[in-house]
Amino acid sequence: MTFHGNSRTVLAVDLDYFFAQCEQLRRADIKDKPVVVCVYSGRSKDSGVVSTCNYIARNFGVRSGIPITQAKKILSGNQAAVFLPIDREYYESISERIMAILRTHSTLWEQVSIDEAYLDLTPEANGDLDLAKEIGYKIKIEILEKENLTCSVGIGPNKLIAKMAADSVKPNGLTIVSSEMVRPFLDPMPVAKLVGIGPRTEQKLNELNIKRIGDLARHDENALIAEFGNNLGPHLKHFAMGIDEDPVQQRTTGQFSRIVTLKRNTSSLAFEVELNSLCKDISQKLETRGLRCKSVGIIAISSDLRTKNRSKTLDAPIFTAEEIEETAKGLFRSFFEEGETLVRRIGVKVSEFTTFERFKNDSVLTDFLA
Ligand code: DCP
Ligand code: CA
Ligand code: CA
Repeated sequence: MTFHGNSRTVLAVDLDYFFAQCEQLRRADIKDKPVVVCVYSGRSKDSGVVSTCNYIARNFGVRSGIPITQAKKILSGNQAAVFLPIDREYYESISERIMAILRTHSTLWEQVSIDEAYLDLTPEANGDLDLAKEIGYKIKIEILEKENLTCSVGIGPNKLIAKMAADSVKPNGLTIVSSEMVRPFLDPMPVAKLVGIGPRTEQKLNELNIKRIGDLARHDENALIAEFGNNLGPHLKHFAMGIDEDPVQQRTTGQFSRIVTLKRNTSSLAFEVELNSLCKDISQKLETRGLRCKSVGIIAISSDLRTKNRSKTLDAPIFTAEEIEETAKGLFRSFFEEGETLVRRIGVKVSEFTTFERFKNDSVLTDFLA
């Protein structure tokens, strides 16, 4: 018997200064220094942008997206500041382990980005926010104990409020916003804080004298439709009122791929070790997300940097590394038979996802994880 009726309990998790925190894990000596993770463009020594930075660097004014040269200027007086190149594969491997932890806490979950996920705790919490808070606390402890990382957690009646609750106290926060507290929580915030409002929408709203989320929630819907159209207008008003019906669910669209550079250029299938490791990574990612794929593709980047793709649609969805590898090998074989292309980098791509039926059943999920 459940008592939650129509109301939901949604939890959002967002890892703190994620890429920088990952770097600190493998470099004990930089923990107390400003750490800036950079996307170097390679054009000149310091060309590129800041991916993220730890909170010590943020205190000096460094932010995601600013030029590396600007970050270096800001931290020029700080001899200890550390600038590191982005290492996405490393962060992804950590992300996958975190996501695996998260999905043990709810059968209804959704990964939204490398460091962010939602869990629908409606059945677990049964309308009891104290219970939801306890689950949030357990999740934080588990991530800290197993992976040594801090995250911020938000709990609310939907994804929008859970996310904004998580963002409102960072780093290492745990914030609960009950249905009754939604409007008092949102109303005083500047409109720019509302999920989905970028600088252009913010400016337009400010021109209409809509400064706070509460102003937007109270604004005449037709006036918003006139300004923003039939879709965005009502959407903005609903969001400002804290209304979000979007369910927590695994997305089944999209694709993902892994690419590696070979030690030696080749025109034959002389990269079984690399291929095997790519397929294992892809398979693990499918498992983490509870997905199977119906299409497997290969990517071959030639020595003159031209990219070629081949793909195959399967009769039935697959997810094991062996099955993916077998299909990829077949594709590479026929690719090399077509001509003498000298290949420098290879990749494997999967798409056409279906959800993994077993994930829908709690008891079998535990078997699957064991
Ligand atoms: N990221 C990026 N470029 C951006 C924003 C983010 O490369 N403009 C990357 C680096 C971040 C990761 O995505 O570590 C997650 O982004 P978040 O927005 O969640 O930011 P952080 O986790 O770094 O910090 P916070 O503690 O504010 O969540
Ligand atoms: Ca984050
Ligand atoms: Ca995030």
